[in-house]
Amino acid sequence: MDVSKTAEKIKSMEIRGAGKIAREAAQALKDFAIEVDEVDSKKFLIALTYAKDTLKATRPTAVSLENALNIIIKRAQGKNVKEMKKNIIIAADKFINNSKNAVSKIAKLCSKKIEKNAVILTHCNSTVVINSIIEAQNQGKNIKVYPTETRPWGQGYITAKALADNNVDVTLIVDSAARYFMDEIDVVIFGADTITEDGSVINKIGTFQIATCAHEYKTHIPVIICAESYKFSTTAKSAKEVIIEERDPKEIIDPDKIQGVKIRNPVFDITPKEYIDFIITEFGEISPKNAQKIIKKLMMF
Ligand code: RI2
Repeated sequence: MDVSKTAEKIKSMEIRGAGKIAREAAQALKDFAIEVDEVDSKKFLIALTYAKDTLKATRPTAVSLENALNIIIKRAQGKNVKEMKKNIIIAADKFINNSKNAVSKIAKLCSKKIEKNAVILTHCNSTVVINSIIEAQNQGKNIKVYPTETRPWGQGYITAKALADNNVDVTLIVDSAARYFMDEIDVVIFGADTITEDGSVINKIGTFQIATCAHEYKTHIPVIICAESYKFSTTAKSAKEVIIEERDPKEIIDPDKIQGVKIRNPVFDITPKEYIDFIITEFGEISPKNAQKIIKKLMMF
């Protein structure tokens, strides 16, 4: 069924990016609910839960995936399967629309924070960050961006190309050159995979290193996080409670080429709140120490 196809695509990173993963999983759960041939409400719910668990098990770190599935499953109610299906369809469509609207809203808010002639450093490939920069560029702000390559997957190439295609002045750099170029940078902007109650931001490996360089720079370079509300965890009080995904070492190098060497490939890291100036959500800008405010709103969904 489509659930296993979508699950495989998320696992293999054919579908990637915390927001996109959430939207695609919501669509897959909706399609599953429509197609499943079951009239018994209890058995229908068991099948739906199995589909949810299959999707959730694909990537353990980005809470956006879990939040999307939970928001939909919560609505799987009704006096019969037909009614349950109807409510699931409404909930999934609503989540997908809200998610897209949140990205547009954050892009507008973030673009206002970007000054004319700003030089921005970003890491990995975040839809909401790219949209924010394009929005600022379309306001005639003459933006310059340094995207990092983002080893081992090279998501920075996608970011670089998307920005260049939208008339942004782009210079691609390797991850380890972030400090070297810091003298030129006005602001660092990242996306997020998960934000915990204590304001820690879990994002692509290397984020903390860059945030540290910016934070400790002599003039202090601001670090902004762009994150939709469903990137906030309703359960994890601190980042210690979040599983950091470690992927196949082969993504880094063929182990046969360096036999006898251990290789580790964690794909996310944790940036503590002290290294983040503010987080922009669709509900506005917050200090990371106030993450709880967004979590409260998310729990009402
Ligand atoms: P948007 C990505 O993870 C990156 O860590 C990126 O910063 C984050 O998702 C958010 O992306 P991966 O799927 O939701 O490449 O802003 O591992 O698009």
